[in-house]
Amino acid sequence: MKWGFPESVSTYGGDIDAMYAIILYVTGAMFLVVEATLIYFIIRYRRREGGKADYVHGHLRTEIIWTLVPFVLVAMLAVTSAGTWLDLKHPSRFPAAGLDLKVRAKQFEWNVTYPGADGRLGTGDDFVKRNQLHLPTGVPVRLTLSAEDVIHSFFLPEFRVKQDAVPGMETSVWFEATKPGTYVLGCAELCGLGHYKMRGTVTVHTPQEFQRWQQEQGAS
Ligand SMILES: [Cu+2]
Repeated sequence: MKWGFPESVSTYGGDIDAMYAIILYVTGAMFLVVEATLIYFIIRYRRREGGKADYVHGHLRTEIIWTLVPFVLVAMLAVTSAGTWLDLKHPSRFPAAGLDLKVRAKQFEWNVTYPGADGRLGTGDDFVKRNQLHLPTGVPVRLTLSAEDVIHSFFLPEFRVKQDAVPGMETSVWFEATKPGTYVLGCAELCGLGHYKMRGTVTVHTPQEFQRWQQEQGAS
């Protein structure tokens, strides 16, 4: 099921959506059970003529059950999602980057630094693009995020990527695109009056197209 999500175009998009579905099913089932019990109690224990309220001082067994059941459910969710989560978020488990980029956020734009022809950042042929993220398919892309002024959030809905960019701190994210096309780069953290227009375009090329694009930029 899609749940209104945009099409997923990254290698781990399907895993994220599966995690989302599991959490939704578990919490959704809990919600239905709780609401059904609530409605049952409202009817079963409604006010009646001559009825008298009972004074309950606590019930150890019930308290243990209502503590243990949610604990076990949440622990199961944590265990089932830990693998995917660590693969995504833990730099030591990132795949070797095929493309290294720097993304600097500021009110209200994304500045992306690309390595030039030498494929390395921090050399003379680096170039910067404003609100334009270009990358090839089939290659893990590693981005180092930072922010100049306030907290922004780097959001690529189609790739299932969302990561805060925090002033004074560098944060790494990675993803691998599976399908050429044009996608959205948004800011998912209210960062000031111009937050709504802090947007960029993601252009996913085939590897050959990307190489050509990169060389054209380096030439100018
Ligand atoms: Cu922002």
